[in-house]
Amino acid sequence: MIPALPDPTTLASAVSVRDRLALAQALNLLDDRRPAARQCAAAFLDALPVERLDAGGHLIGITGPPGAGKSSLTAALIQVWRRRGLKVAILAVDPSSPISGGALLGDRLRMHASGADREVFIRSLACRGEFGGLSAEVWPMSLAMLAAFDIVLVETVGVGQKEIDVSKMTDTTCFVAQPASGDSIQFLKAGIMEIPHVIVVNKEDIGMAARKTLSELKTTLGRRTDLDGWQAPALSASAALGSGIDTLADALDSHRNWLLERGQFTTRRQRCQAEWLVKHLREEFGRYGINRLGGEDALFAELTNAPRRSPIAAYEDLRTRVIPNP
Ligand SMILES: Nc1nc2c(ncn2[C@@H]2O[C@H](COP(=O)(O)OP(=O)(O)OP(=O)(O)O)[C@@H](O)[C@H]2O)c(=O)[nH]1
Ligand SMILES: [Mg+2]
Repeated sequence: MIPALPDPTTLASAVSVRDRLALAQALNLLDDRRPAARQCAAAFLDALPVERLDAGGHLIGITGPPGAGKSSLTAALIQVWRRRGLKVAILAVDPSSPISGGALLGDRLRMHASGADREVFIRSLACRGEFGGLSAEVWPMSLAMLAAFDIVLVETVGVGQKEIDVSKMTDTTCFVAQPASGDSIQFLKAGIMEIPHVIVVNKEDIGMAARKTLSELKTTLGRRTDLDGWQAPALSASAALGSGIDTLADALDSHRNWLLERGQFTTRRQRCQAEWLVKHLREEFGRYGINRLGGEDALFAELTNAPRRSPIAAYEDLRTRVIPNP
């Protein structure tokens, strides 16, 4: 039987107060491609509290090569954030290895997720290889979770080109480097990898190799900044020992404050949505779609200056401009 669609306004109110069933239902709705469901999802997103979506919470992307310790660090960060009284939601995109990744996160977080801690919410999402590696649902789902949680963390695997996706759809990107793996350093040097906002070498407990990687990363970063002028710190931590985790949480928070102080925070959220819209158009219509709407630069300028709309409603408008009479 096809499940009935929920009432979008009621669903939005329930999500805003972290009703877990409502949250699960909302995420399923955002994953539903049927036209009626898309309309309902657009109305649901429009009914979420705007101030939360524009300026509330902290949307963090954590990325890095397989096995670097993203899930372990996430588990450790959750403990720190919970101690600080923050409510946390996790979206694990395509947990790559059920043994080291998914299961580990599952084990560590079972206590939280089982309902013992009502202020932690975890959901995993298969990426289906579309949308350049990052599922199209990640952005709308992040918004739904931001309506209810102080921290929303999206975990994705990637090194090189791939992690760029998540960095374009979050406030702050954290790259987890694997000790003794020169890949990330080479990618950074060659400009293949965009500079993340925070870089952390995990597994500092193994000693020498981690220290060497950290110092190489620091040398590579030098005084380089990202497009906004932020200089990324390189840190080291051990998810296993729990060392360096408070400092990592502080570094992530510093980037958020830095954006807020410069009045860049809301602008960045708008840019994330514009990225999502353009990426979506490119995926569906190729360059033709973008050209129909005046080319990428003009489209970006238009979208980042447009009044706030839910991403789904905004996308449906763009589609009808590409194909006026579907
Ligand atoms: N020595 C040491 N091992 C660690 C540390 N953190 C994680 N590991 C180990 O590294 C392996 C991978 O950890 P995960 O947290 O699953 O890494 P991940 O980056 O989420 O992996 P994928 O999601 O599969 O890409 C596991 O065997 C962990 O036990 C650490 O701080 N020190
Ligand atoms: Mg993982």
